[in-house]
Amino acid sequence: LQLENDLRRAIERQEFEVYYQPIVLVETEKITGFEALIRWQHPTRSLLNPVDFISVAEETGAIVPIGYWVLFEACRQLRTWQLEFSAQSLTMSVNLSSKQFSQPDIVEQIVHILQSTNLDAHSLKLEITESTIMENAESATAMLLQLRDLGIEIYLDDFGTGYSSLSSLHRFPVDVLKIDRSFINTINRSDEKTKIVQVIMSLAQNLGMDAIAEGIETVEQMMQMKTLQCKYGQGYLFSKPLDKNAAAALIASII
Ligand code: G
Ligand code: G
Ligand code: MN
Ligand code: NA
Repeated sequence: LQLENDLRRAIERQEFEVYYQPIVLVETEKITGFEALIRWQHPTRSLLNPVDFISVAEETGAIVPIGYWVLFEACRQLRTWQLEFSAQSLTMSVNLSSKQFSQPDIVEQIVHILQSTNLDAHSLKLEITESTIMENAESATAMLLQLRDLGIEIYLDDFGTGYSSLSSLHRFPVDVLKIDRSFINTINRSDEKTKIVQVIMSLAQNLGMDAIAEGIETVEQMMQMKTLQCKYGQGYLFSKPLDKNAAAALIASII
């Protein structure tokens, strides 16, 4: 309950921060963009990770304003970096929870955020899970099509976990599968996991989707994903999630 109350005040108290984890092209290891990951500087506790508060925020509905705050802040930050570093092609992916996605005005809100931050829709990627789509089954496909018409790409997060709806995957307007890190972190120790990743890669190719391997921690894992022609990678091998200053320094060092 205390956490609930604290959460409700956290936006106005400016306690949230967005961290940024690079997403790279596996082929070249060049950074193509970032995933925005929220952190909460709780007044009396350490820096909290989403696992400590996102489920409470979902239950209370606080995730809706928090989610819009993250979206605005991540778009604003990316636009700043694009201008500051002449890096127009850098992208930003933002996680959307199920409750956010079920807001009837979500598309209008996103359009408003793009306009007010002057960010091109092609720079923004939205990460949703299969269960988010299934929970909003009626409206989800239509909403995703509207977002895609704007030029926003849809990433399917945590792919391979939970119940995968292989029978309907081809009907979802999804551009990129994010292969869950539980498959990547044992890929060089488990033949089964390797086979599953191969199947996911051929699924993506057959559906005309790209893939991101999440949680790449070793050179071996990266080499395996390169062999499997996975386009993008993300993980501690390249970088942990960084605060905005560290992320800016990283961009400056590669430009
Ligand atoms: O940052 P970390 O690596 O601990 O993220 C853990 C999980 O929290 C991620 O899988 C992601 O889905 C979720 N998450 C992080 N930031 C956000 C956010 O801004 N909104 C939502 N809805 N989920 C987030
Ligand atoms: O949205 P999603 O759940 O995919 O968020 C990514 C989560 O994975 C974040 O919590 C991030 O801190 C974490 N993460 C990113 N790279 C790695 C990695 O290489 N190893 C591990 N164990 N976790 C990672
Ligand atoms: Mn994600
Ligand atoms: Na994930």
